[in-house]
Amino acid sequence: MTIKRKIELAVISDVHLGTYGCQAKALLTYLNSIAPKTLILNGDIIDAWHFNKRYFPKSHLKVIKKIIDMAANGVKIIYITGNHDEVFRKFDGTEVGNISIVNKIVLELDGKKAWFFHGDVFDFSIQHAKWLAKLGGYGYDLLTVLNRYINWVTHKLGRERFSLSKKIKNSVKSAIKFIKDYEREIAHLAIEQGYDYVVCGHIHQPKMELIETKNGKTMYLNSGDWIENFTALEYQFKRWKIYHYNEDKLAPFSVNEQEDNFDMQDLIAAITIVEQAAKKPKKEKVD
Ligand SMILES: [Mn+2]
Repeated sequence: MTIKRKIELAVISDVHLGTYGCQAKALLTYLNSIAPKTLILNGDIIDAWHFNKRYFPKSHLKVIKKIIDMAANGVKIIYITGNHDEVFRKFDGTEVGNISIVNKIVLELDGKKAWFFHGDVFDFSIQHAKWLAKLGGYGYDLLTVLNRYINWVTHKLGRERFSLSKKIKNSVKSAIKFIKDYEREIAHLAIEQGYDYVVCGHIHQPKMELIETKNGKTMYLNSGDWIENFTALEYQFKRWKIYHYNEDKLAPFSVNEQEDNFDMQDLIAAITIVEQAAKKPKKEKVD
């Protein structure tokens, strides 16, 4: 038995299960090494855009089973939807046992307000975020509607949906500008709305930075991804940090903790347990 690291809150995003780029084994090793009270999955965990029945390896299934097992063992799981898993957006507000699905969430952390969302709604609308911020609490919801509308229009026109990787490939210069604008506008919106922390993902750029304007300050946090950066955000003892898998030596926590005779039956069994747990009375909702 190895000792797991106790953390109050862990945040991961942009895992992209079901794609060739996803480093599921590294993620499994990480998840096996921690014992969080709450685990936030901040979007693009399962990649429904690229979902293909012929490619969903065992290690990817094991990540899903691991998360369900964590929920069954008392970890609160908050699944925030992203653009690649937007098929789940219609389940906003659903709670199954310890797992809840939301499009965004506000949590109180030691008296400070933390705002969590995936971040894709800023793709088309970065330049509009500033004046939308002035509309207070409605800003984010308006961006969501606007973004959905633009997606729908471009889809009808037969054009591809916005692709970040494509944008980055176009030119390094425009990619850097895009990332900077994204970080700045999200921070400004969070400051306008009085959040101490704003936690997102989506652009695959792990970051933790205190951003200050004349209106106030906020801590901008991005959990990165499990394709290239292998990063997570951890909150413990009133502090945030970025966890870098590549800088950690986790040899004792090998993936073999869950044995190789794993199959679909195990996953179904795990889901059934969660469903039974869901029949217990509901706890009060955050946000
Ligand atoms: Mn995304």
